[in-house]
Amino acid sequence: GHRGGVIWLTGLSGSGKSTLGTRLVRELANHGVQATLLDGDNLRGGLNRDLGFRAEDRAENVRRTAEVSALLADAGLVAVVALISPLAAHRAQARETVGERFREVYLAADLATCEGRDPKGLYRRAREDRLADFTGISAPYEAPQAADLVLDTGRLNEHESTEGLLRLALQAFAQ
Ligand code: GGZ
Repeated sequence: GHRGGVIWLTGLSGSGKSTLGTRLVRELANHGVQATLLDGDNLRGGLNRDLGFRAEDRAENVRRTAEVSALLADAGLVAVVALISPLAAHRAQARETVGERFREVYLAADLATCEGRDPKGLYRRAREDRLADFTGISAPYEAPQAADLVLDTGRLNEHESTEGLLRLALQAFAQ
């Protein structure tokens, strides 16, 4: 069996949060662990559609998502959260909301790597000053100082990163 919990993925746009979160949920299912993905980009189309990218909106985005993740954990699921969540204070708040079942994972691809990927052209738009408050360019990203796991997704391949995440999740929540 397993108990509920939260795997919180933080990192720049393009660091691999959505991709690895999706893969982790699938791997957990293969191991009999019920898991679900809370992806910032998707939540912003619904639950969080009133929010933008100023600091107070990001704080609210993180707050709501942490509350939902705690409810899912209470129900016995593993909630995999994929949010840039750039500010350390906001992530600390999320950890407080979720409690002991919270695991923070820093996807530590550097800016050059993420900007080089730029699948949606957002970095380019930010560089051209056509996108305000863009994380890493015109808005801050505070790297975690004491994450439960750090994965350099610029160097590791998807399989290696997924294995690291799976090991952490099974260790924390399988019983
Ligand atoms: C950062 C932005 C911005 C700005 C749009 N800053 O990589 P993506 O494109 O597909 O997913 C990112 C998503 C970030 O939403 P989060 O809810 O994770 O952010 S936070 O936790 O900071 O509240 C990115 C896209 O939205 N996007 N504009 N200005 N990312």
